[in-house]
This record gives sequence, C-alpha cells and structure tokens, in this order.
Amino acid sequence: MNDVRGEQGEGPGCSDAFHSGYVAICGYPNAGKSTLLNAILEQKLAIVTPKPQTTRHRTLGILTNERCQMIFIDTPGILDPRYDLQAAMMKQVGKSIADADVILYLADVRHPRLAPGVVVASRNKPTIILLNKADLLKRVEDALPIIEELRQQGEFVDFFAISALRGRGVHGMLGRVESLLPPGPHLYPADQLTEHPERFFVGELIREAIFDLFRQEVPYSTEVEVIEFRESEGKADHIEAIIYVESESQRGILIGKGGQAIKRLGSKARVSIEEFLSRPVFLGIKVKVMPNWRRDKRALRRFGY
Ligand SMILES: Nc1nc2c(ncn2[C@@H]2O[C@H](COP(=O)(O)OP(=O)(O)OP(=O)(O)O)[C@@H](O)[C@H]2O)c(=O)[nH]1
Ligand SMILES: [Mg+2]
Repeated sequence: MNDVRGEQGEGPGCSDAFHSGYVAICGYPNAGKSTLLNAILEQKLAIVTPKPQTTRHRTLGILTNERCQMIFIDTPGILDPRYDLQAAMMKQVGKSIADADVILYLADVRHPRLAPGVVVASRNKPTIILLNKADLLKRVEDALPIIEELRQQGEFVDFFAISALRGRGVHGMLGRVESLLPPGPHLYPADQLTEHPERFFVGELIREAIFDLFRQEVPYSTEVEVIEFRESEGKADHIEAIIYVESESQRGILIGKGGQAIKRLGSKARVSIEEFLSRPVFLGIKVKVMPNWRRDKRALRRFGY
C-alpha cells in the first residue's frame, strides 16, 4: 500500500544533532494501538486481542537509531470511566499525553472519531492522525475524504493511512515522527527496548490468554499478579501467578469442569511466555476471588494502578 498523505512531510532525518522524546500512542479502544507499538518495534511487546480495553497500563517501547531515540507509550483506549479501574486507566492516558513530545492518534478507518481531549492537545503538541486498518478499505484512496473531514476538526500536523497489522505505512510515519522530535540526548541505553521488567510482560501474556479464551465480563473482571518468577541454571524458569476474579461464579468459569479451562489457559499462556522469553518455563496458576477489586482503591494500588 502506498502512504496516503494529507501533507508533505519532511521525511526521515532530523538534523545533525541527536533528537529524542516521548511519543504517546492514543485512541479509542480497539483502534490498534498495541498492534502499532509491536509493528514499530518489529517485536511483540504489548498484548493484542480482538476485544476492547485490552491494555490497562501504559507500556513503553523504545526505538533508537543513529539519529534519534523515540520512546513510544502505548496507552489504554479512551473511554468514559464507569469504575475506579477505568478511571485509573484514563489517568494514564492523560499523563501519557501530558508527557509526550509528539502525539499519535489512531482511529479505525471504518469509523474514525476524534477524542475531544486529543483535539484540545493538538493545539499545543504536534499531533499526527493515523487512520488504521487501511487494509480493510477497498481502495487506499478512500481514506482521502476522511482525512479532509478530520483536518477541519483539530490542528493536526499530518495524516497517514496505515495498517498496523500488516506493517504498511509504518516506516513513512516514523520518518515524520523523527522530524518532530526536539534535540535531546539518549534517555535510555541504545539497546534498551522497554523499561518494564519481564515479570510485567508475563502477567500481561496471561491476561492476553484470558481475553482470548473467555467471554463477556470474565476478562474485564480479572487481574493477574505474578507472585514468583525464579530463574534457575539449567532448568525452566519457575513462574507462579494468581488470577483474581470478582466472584465465585467467575472462578468456576476460569477453572472449568474438572479443571479443563484453567489447563487450557495455562498451556496457552505458557507457550506465549516461552516465546517472549525465548526459554522454557514452568507456569503455575491459582484463581482467587477478590470481590469488587475494580472499585477498590487499595486493591488497584496493589495492582500498580
Ligand atoms: N484488519 C486490521 N486489524 C487490525 C489492525 N490493527 C489492529 N487490528 C486488530 O484490531 C484488534 C485490536 O487491536 P489492539 O492492538 O489490541 O487495539 P488497541 O487499540 O491496543 O486496543 P485497547 O488496548 O483495547 O485499547 C485486534 O484484533 C488487531 O488484530 C489493522 O491494521 N488491520
Ligand atoms: Mg492495546
């Protein structure tokens, strides 16, 4: 697919000085933000599922080349919070936008909508609109009238139609991001990919398996805590995790008849954790009930929100 550009960009390369900065990836749930982070890094870091509200924590991905360092922040999808967990998620979005040097706003090309907060932010910070899932358009040119319409609604520096899933249009967009970064030093070592520990991604991969295997409220009512992560010479890593749910009936669903469901979940999560760590692991999972944890500020603090 060719890039569909709303404006002529300055292209890759900033100037002679090194540039660095934070780039927030934001948008409504399910727009493809985490898929884009992975496409940018050419590696699976953030979890991706077909369900909305998959991402709950801001997730950093760092891309360094000889000209600049871009620190991308994947964020939870923007929504009107109905409970404390969602309110905490929206705080992370606000903080990510406040910290950003450049904003990437992702919209699903099939129903592009701008979040009011991002329209406001676009007045003070360079904001690029990415119409994602362009692979689902009959013709990529079909994005042009959408771009024209969005152009009236905020002060955006550029527009791209991309497919995060297929990695199309991502390279050209990165060149434009580079051109918008301020001069600055390396903020992280050049070979560092993220700032979160492996333990964080292990918990996320278990959550991803839950989103993939369970329906309705179950994925939204679960939280994962990795309570042990032990590497030992010549043996598989030993990982123990607790899945918290809000009710006994959800616990029953997660465990399943004769433990079938939890077994399936465990092996799915183990495979993706092994892929992520590139080494074998033992994964033990327990399921516990913590009523109303999504509305309990203390529980949320404990889970890192
Ligand atoms: N066809 C198509 N599907 C995509 C594209 N990008 C993402 N998806 C799919 O859209 C769904 C949601 O992707 P995510 O990356 O999890 O979306 P998100 O914006 O991070 O969602 P939240 O974390 O819930 O806010 C997944 O099923 C992806 O495979 C794309 O370019 N084309
Ligand atoms: Mg996400």
